[in-house]
Amino acid sequence: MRALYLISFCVFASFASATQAAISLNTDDIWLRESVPGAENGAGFGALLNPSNEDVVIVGAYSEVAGDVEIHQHVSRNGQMSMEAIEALTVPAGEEVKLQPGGYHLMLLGLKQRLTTGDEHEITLLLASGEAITMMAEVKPLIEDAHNEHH
Ligand SMILES: [Cu+2]
Repeated sequence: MRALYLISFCVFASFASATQAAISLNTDDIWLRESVPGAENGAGFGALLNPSNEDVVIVGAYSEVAGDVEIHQHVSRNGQMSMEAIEALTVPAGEEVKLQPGGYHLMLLGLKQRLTTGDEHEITLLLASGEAITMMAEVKPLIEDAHNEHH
């Protein structure tokens, strides 16, 4: 299943308030990696697109399926890859930032249930502007990412 989630909360708000610029962030095919039984943590990937002419800064995230959600990046230290939480992730105006294995990703800490292929969970991104953007993320096995779907 493929889905394109277009979220633009501020489209109509601009009629009500001329002072606040409309900032929107589109999320494309956000998905969660299937977790193995007993896994404490999970990960989320996908693309974040900023169609506006202002940078969008993501300062946090949460989901009902996890105790906490952090934004992580992978860093290389002495040739070893490890990941660490970052305070904020900026999606530059008119650009796209990819969340992918080995790069930026959403880290779901303290899973309340196993992430099972086919399930969908709500993920909310919190922006520095105060906006909250909620999307549905489907659980997929990691291997499917490379091959998409058979046809
Ligand atoms: Cu991580």
